[in-house]
Amino acid sequence: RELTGEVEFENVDFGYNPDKIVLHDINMYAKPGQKIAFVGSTGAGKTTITNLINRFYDIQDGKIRYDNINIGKIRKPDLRRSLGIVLQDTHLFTGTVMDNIRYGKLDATDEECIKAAKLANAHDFIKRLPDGYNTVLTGDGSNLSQGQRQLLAIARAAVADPPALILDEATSSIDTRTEAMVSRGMDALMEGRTSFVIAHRLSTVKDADCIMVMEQGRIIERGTHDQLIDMKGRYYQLYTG
Ligand code: DGT
Ligand code: MG
Repeated sequence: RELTGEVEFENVDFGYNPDKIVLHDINMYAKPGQKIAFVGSTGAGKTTITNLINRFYDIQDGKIRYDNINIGKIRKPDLRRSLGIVLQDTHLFTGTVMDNIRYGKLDATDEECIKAAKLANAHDFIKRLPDGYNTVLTGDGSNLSQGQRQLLAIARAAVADPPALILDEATSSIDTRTEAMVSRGMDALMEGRTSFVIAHRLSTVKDADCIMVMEQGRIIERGTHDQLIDMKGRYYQLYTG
């Protein structure tokens, strides 16, 4: 790997259009391998921050550094290849399960794809499909359950072996057993990688190295779960409902 997964934001301001700033003076630092979680009400700016980690947009002011390199100077396609993204709605295309996993790293061998599927906890369900890894998926993956689609998304990210990851936790209801499978796959994927997690359930952010509480485009509180509970502020309110 070229990058270790160290990510730093320094005084970052951002607006989708320059007249309306939606992120104000964001400062954060993630050591390689740390898990950073974002919580906060709808419209607070969680997805926007992760869009910026990917450099999908140019920032108005400040710096975003990867391993001490200001990534404003790196061409975006290079960077995107170095990051893993597991989104809520993974795009699956018409093709085999194997090819859908391989999409994470186009020159991956079958063995690498299977190894990634095992890490993602997806291997067992794939083996039970009519044609295993050669099963053809419909364009939107509608012949799989939502949980199975998520496991494939994790496998796809794992095959790329990225130093940093962005995980957008699903809001929609999957059953408890599937959820446990998905979260085991997620945990295996996050191991040893810097992870930015947008969590919709506070129970899944408890073990984060740092939880960022966002409101109206600002980080208003940060710390571990225990620290934030002791603070008895916004996080405490969210947590205790
Ligand atoms: P969520 O997903 O509903 O919990 O909310 P967040 O925290 O992910 O919020 P986010 O980052 O999607 O939105 C922050 C602000 O930015 C909010 O005022 C809506 C605005 N915004 C988000 N995406 C876009 C976009 O693509 N274009 C424009 N013009 N504004 C956007
Ligand atoms: Mg969002």
